[in-house]
Amino acid sequence: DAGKPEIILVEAMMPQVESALDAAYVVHRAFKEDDKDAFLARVGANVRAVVTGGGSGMKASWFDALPKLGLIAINGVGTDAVDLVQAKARGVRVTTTPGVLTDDVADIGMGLILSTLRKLAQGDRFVRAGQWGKRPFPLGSKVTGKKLGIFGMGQIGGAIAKRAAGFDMPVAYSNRKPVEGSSHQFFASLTELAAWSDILVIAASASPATRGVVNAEVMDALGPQGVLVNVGRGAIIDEPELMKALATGRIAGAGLDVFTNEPNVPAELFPLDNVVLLPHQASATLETRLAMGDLVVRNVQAFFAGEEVLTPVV
Ligand code: 8YV
Repeated sequence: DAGKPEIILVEAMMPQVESALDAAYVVHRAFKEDDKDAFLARVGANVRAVVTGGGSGMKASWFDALPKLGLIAINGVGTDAVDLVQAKARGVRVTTTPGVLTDDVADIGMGLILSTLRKLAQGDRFVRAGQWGKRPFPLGSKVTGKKLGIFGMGQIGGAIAKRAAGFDMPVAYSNRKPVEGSSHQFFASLTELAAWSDILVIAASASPATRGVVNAEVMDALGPQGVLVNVGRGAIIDEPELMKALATGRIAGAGLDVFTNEPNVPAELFPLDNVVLLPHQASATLETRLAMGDLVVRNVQAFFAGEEVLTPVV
């Protein structure tokens, strides 16, 4: 291993991807270490790249522990868990994996809409519990033709809108600014979008500007027939308010792939049948995780070859 550059891997990746990294680098696996401070003190001095996930990111305190750091390669599109300002100030490049996960995340957005309104997960629990034939299964709510509000009309929001067309759903959206060439109605106000929507899907990224913006007012505008779906980041929704709104029927239901404090999901949600809960799996397909991993590896290779990285955000 002498002479191989040293990197830190924050979370596990697919075996093929980890093998490609192991072949070229000395890989220090942070996810196998309980005492992160001791780990950084032991290996930090020579680490030149950190490979991490969108949710995991890198704690800002790591910058000081990694004096030779030159690259943070995110295996995902969310940059909210990395301090980009500090990365820039320290001359550290940051890359993401745009494009390759768009379809999968949009698919899970539609899946959560279908699961929540049509009670797919609830039906599965019902059959497994031997309840079929013993008591009636509750009616769902029709999906086709429902008004879909999309918060965050980036690549993922756009892919959800495209899928919604197949369900004859009118689409409107809210975004930092109107999307040029979009035929969908734009709402500057998220509350007004929520009032218009039967279903509100969050496909935005987390930032100081979107943190907690899906608040009690937005949920009340969505209303007792409304359903909230989140494939963006947990922090965009005021989670305690969401739990109150769900428990008291101020909104009809929610489908959630992301949470404020992953992997900790508020236990108050577990008994609620109008909620579908997923373990941040929207980009988790074999095909997409391979494509994401490939892009991560190529970014890391370019960095160590002294070439321009492929998909930088910093
Ligand atoms: C991944 C994500 O699950 O793209 C993102 O920002 O959060 C997800 O696609 C994650 O990056 C892998 O840990």
